[in-house]
Amino acid sequence: MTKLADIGLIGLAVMGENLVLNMESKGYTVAVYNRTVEKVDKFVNGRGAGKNFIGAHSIEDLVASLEKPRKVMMLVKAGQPVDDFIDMIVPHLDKGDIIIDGGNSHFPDTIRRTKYVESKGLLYVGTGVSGGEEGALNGPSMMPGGSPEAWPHVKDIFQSIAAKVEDGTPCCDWVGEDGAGHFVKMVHNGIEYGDMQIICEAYQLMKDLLGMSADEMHEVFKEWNKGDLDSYLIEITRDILGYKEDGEALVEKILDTAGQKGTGKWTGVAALDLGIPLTLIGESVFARCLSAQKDLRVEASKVIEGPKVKFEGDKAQMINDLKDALFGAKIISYAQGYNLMMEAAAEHGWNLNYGGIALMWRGGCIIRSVFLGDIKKAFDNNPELPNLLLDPYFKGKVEAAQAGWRRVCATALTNGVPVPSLTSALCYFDGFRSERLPANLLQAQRDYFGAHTYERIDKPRGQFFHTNWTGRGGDTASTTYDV
Ligand code: NBP
Repeated sequence: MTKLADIGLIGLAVMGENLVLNMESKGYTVAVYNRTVEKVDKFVNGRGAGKNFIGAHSIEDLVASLEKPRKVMMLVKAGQPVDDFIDMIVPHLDKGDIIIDGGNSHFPDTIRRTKYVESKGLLYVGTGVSGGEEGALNGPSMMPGGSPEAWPHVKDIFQSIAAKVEDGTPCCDWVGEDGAGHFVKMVHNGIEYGDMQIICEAYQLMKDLLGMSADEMHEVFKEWNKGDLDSYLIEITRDILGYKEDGEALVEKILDTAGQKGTGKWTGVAALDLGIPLTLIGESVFARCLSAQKDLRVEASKVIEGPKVKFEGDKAQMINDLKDALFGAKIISYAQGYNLMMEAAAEHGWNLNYGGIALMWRGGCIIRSVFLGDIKKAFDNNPELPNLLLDPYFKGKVEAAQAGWRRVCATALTNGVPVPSLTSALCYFDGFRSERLPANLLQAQRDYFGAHTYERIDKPRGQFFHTNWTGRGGDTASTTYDV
């Protein structure tokens, strides 16, 4: 009898193909299926030729070729296709079989699907997979959540294909119940938006303010990649700036309109829903939106005057300040992202392992960096750490970075170069370390026009007061609640 497959995969596009090649290379036999069935034969006879793959031409074939408990993983377009495939697979599975979604699904969908699949006596795993094509083939970062009973059955496959850090620890561990894995993957993508945007702001300042060429910037990024900023995104930026087409930097020929597939927006929406100040990522999403308004910007650039860009300072000092600005802002972005995960964990009853999440992001994924090792240490030192800025190492680093970071923001604003993420992060930092913010005035305004009441610094918390500010209003206060 032919050997049964260890796992089945639906979706032979870029991620699926590379992930099953990775699984096969680790000794697993994989059954593969795709909606457009010709792609199955093309793959099995092409990149998969001579390897341990079983090509299936229907869902029935796929399920029949699997060892029990059966594991069926989908890597298809997020959204309706995932629900459609679940409905197609469920009738063919038995109690205890496992459905896995490895796509970029929105976490509320994963919460709903986990409940639905469990109601059928089956188990569900929603796992973030990061690292793109190369990661899928050579070792992605994987963030699985869903039915906890499924984890022992998928752990070996997942951890064997995942990226590994220097000591061999896999960048994959159980994240938590229902949508926790996809939530953490979503925050990963939001942080990716932020890291990319602050790098772009540094690039614009070097180019427009300091007048640097792509070659000069390439050298700066090469240096930065050796220190605190050492990361995949700094590394690829170095390479992009060094890439030439017909002797000229290709990057300068690319249209300045950014696309997005929604995960940054979801992160911002989740932050607004949970009331978490996720300012750097929020600004990064809006920066992409503004970039996409190209025609309007071209129009505006012809009629609206700003300051003349003029830099008379010390260029080497400015480049050093830029490095500090990037590092300071990056710390803020992760502090905000972790703050969001903590609030979501409280809201959804997830028991997230924050150090473990840093380790999952340490290799294989787009935001991989040396810095994540220090986040892991911060949570090892204090698993209850309420904010990364209160960890002694990061507090010291951000304090050391702030002078240069402030000079960068001030110079950019004076010269009219937009740096929304670097500045919003600095404002968050100053707000976070302020004992008193002007919200006393804000509460007075709310009470003035809407009788929304206020608490007083000379009375215990929880007592609410209303003042008849004009003498014309009544004494009836509005109900006090937060939305
Ligand atoms: P795509 O996101 O392009 O999806 C292609 C797969 O979805 C093919 O198998 C295709 O079948 C199937 N599909 C589509 Br499209 N519409 C369908 C429908 N209406 N019903 C059923 N199947 C449908 O592939 P990908 O880039 O490999 O990504 C797979 C998943 O992984 C996505 O959720 C993506 O967001 C996520 N992801 C991608 C990356 C990346 O770098 N690309 C990284 C991390 C995560 P067909 O062959 O018949 O058209």
